[in-house]
Amino acid sequence: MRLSRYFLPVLKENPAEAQIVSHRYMLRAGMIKQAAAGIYSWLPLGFKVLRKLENIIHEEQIRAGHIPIQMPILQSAELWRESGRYDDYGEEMLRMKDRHGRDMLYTPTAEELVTDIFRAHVNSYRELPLTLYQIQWKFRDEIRPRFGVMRGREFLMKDGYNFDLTKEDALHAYNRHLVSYLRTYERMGLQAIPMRADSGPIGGDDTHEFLVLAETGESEVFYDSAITDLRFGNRDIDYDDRAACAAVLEEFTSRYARTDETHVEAEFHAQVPEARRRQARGIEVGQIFYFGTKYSEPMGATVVNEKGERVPVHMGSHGIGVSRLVGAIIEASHDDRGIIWPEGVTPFHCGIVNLKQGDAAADAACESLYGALTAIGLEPLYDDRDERAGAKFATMDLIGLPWRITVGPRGLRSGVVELTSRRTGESEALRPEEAVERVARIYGKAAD
Ligand code: 5CA
Repeated sequence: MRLSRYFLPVLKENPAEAQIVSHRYMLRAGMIKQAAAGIYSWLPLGFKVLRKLENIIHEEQIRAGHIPIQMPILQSAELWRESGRYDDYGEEMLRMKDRHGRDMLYTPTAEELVTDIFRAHVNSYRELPLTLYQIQWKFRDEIRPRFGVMRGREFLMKDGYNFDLTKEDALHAYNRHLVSYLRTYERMGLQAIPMRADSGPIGGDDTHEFLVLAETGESEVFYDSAITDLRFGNRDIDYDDRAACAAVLEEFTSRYARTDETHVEAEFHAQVPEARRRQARGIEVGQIFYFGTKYSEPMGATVVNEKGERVPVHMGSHGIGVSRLVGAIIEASHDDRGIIWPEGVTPFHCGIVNLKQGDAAADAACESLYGALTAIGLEPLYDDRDERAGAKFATMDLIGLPWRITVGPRGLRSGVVELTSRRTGESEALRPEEAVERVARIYGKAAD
């Protein structure tokens, strides 16, 4: 993409309404624009990051054997009356009537709808296990929407639902989700720690929230600092291997780590030596639940088992806060000049800054770098505007592309361009082909 032809409405001033850094940078970098309280339009740069997160989530869900579907945003109240949640959900549910006077609602989550799909089409235990998921906008009429996309009213969620014959099978689904979430967050450059939590209106006793530690997080958390040394890394876990998935759960959840809702000071002291006790704040980027037959029983979602008996299925649901993650990643990765995208989610792989637009040699070198990077399947953002170098650097720093190639007439006279890491600020003078090769290698592509 050439910046002169892109739509990147960068703000020079700090927006007064933004209280936390991610909100400030998302507005300044032209990623989002507020449409109403807690409701945002996603502008091109923000939309690109959102799409990258969705892609990672789809890849990891499919790897775990889960099947994508798409359910509607508007639902009829009828199903929610069946489960008993229509009255229970309270003010957070946005309710409306259609022209025939029927009660409708904007989906805050989709346990009822997916259970209805299941009961209409699945009859036998032989069709299990089954996990269906979607990435879809949700609406919760939060009393205090704030911090931009962190606590929105409309927000994008990945929500997955497992259907299993037995509790044991459903707990395997729970473990499988935990493993797939660890992989997912690590690919996004995040450390998200599973912590024992409260299940709230979703229900059930078994639940973990995934928290990214950050001072601006809305959750108060208590944990054993040894947990922060754990990394999932690039382990190749067979998702059908129950023992392997259970071992990962054990490794990542056996140490004390809880949100304030489940925290018990006496247990914390008994389980964690003082030097390792931490109290901090975190951003909840996901949650997994096992709730057994809470929805399948009242809604009649049953299958015939091996003995020919009709039994309700065991279920759980599993959510990732996709739009919130954009803010969480920025909270975890920025400096005082702007965002620093992890390579896995960056909207463009590499910036190209032309220090002297209109200089024949500089223009030609930039075009050639742009062509070479594009040819190997990378997306560069070429700042080809007729602007001062300082302004170009400031924009690149703000929007946070992890790598920048700077091209100027002086460097070109000695045959080099400069490759700079946004994270470390370190620069290296390289021949243009070397710079392309280096960037290609970083992203696991082969330069020809
Ligand atoms: N049905 C289950 C899982 S599919 C569910 O709704 N879980 S949840 O309530 O925990 O939501 C899943 C994730 O959505 C949360 O972990 C959080 O990251 C994100 N989320 C929840 N509320 C908001 C909000 N108001 N703004 C942005 N993200 C939110």
